[in-house]
Amino acid sequence: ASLPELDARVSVCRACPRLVDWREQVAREKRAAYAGEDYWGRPVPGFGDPHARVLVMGLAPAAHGANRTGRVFTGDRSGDWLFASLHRVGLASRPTSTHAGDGLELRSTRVVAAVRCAPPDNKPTTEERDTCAPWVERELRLLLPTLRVVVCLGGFGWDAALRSLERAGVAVPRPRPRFGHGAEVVLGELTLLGCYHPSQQNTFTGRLTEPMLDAVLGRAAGLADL
Ligand code: DU
Ligand code: SF4
Repeated sequence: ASLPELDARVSVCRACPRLVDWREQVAREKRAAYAGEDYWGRPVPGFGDPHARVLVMGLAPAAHGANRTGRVFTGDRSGDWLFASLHRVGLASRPTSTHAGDGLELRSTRVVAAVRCAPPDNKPTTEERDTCAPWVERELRLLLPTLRVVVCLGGFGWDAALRSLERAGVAVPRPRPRFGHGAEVVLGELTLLGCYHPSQQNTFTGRLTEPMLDAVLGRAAGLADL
């Protein structure tokens, strides 16, 4: 299977009843500010270079962000932070990601969510995490030939990346390495980098600053020779 084929297949997945209900309910009811828009309301595939050297792994689509626009991290505050930083470190062609078809290109970089459907309160259950894991695992298998760095946004992305990399055939030490901002783990040809998630919870409180985000993404670009 190819990456476009995988993207097409994941976009019609209905394996998690609670998340299917939620993503579709949000898409019907909408937020007042977006009342005139058609929401995507489906699983959100990865975005970026199919031969990526850098993979950025988030948690899940935001109800009125990617669940609205259909592009991962696009249309919410976390995405504003992420794409602006990717642009500052030279991995994105522009500083903003507004909608699919805005012309944004990522340089040797791909962005994915560990869980592909928007969950209530941004919290997937353990069962939903495990049900969705095969999708990210398939994507990792397709990317592994070129992949050099995986940037994990938050502990959820970190755990999901380690589990899926292991299932995709990458050796992971025991005990599993622990998440932290700036954590760096070498797994054969790959380096795993930990970064606080650019959610408002972290950015409003100053737990994650723009220089902190730029440092990790810049490190990823350097490790990938970009
Ligand atoms: O052939 P397959 O890759 O095992 O996928 C068949 C079918 O399974 C797909 O159309 C959706 C469903 N599925 C799923 O619900 N969750 C997964 O993680 C992977 C596949
Ligand atoms: Fe399918 Fe993943 Fe969405 Fe569950 S979260 S319905 S497994 S795409």
